[in-house]
Amino acid sequence: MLENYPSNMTGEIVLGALAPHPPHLVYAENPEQNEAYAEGGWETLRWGYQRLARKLKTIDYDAMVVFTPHWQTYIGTHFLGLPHFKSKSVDPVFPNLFRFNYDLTVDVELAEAMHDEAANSGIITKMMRNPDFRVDYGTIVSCHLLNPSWDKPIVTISSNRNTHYYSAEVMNEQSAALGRACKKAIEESGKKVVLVSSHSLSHRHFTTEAPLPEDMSKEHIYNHSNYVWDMKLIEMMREGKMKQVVDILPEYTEQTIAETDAGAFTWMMSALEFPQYPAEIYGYQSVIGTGNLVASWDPNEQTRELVL
Ligand code: 2X7
Ligand code: FE2
Repeated sequence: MLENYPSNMTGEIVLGALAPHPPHLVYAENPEQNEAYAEGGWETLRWGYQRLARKLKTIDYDAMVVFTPHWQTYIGTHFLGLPHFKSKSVDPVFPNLFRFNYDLTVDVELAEAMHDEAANSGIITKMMRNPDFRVDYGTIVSCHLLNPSWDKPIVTISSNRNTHYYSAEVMNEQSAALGRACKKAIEESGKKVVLVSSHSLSHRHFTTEAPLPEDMSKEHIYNHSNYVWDMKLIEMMREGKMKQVVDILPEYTEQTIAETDAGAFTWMMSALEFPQYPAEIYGYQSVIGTGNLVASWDPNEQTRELVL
């Protein structure tokens, strides 16, 4: 998986962020774009996100590229391909929490560059040019929490459902190849880019909701096994063992029904060339039983921090 990385071009990946997207987190923040009202909740994750968002404000970047599990495509990998999308995003499972009016801009030039590079490397790809396309809530939640001012263009990449059509092993290979292609396209673009891997870790969630969703006395991880798996992964992230993490992802995904099934994490780690430096850990907390981690990988040794 580590072969064929080009070098000496001008664009670069300036940060990789693991950014979970439970709609609960946006609900709990009460931004003006969301119609629901909350009395708070999930502060450990939200405060972690706020700290990472402050770091992002100190980084010079041109666009955010988000890989999301909630835009699911069965034939190939798709890229947002129009400069502007505006609509209301409603979470299909939690419409009581998330009805968000979004108005976002896309870096179409960068999306096309990644699309073309992926296609050249043999990956099936498509540009999404439908003006009525509704952007998924994974993209919106992660982008809102990382950059609440929405002042940077984004690109969303869909999750081609290889895990479910083939296997988690095939997904690992395919998304690693997509990561290599995106890295090359970014370098050739001359742009500075933040990568966003939008998902939970362990992903079993309760099938009934507390009467008050933000009642934190009801929130806990689904089971101890998922907790132990999540902690093992986080320990390896702290130790900078990202190649090893990606190697055990198929087993982890199966054991914890993890949202790593979507391929986003492998894509991001591949694009970052499987970091051997420590991840920045911003916070871990359960949301309706799922395990969620906010973390980042900063390739710049001068700005890399020990956060938690
Ligand atoms: O999409 C999600 C998720 N990944 C985790 C928890 C709750 C809701 O939505
Ligand atoms: Fe999700």
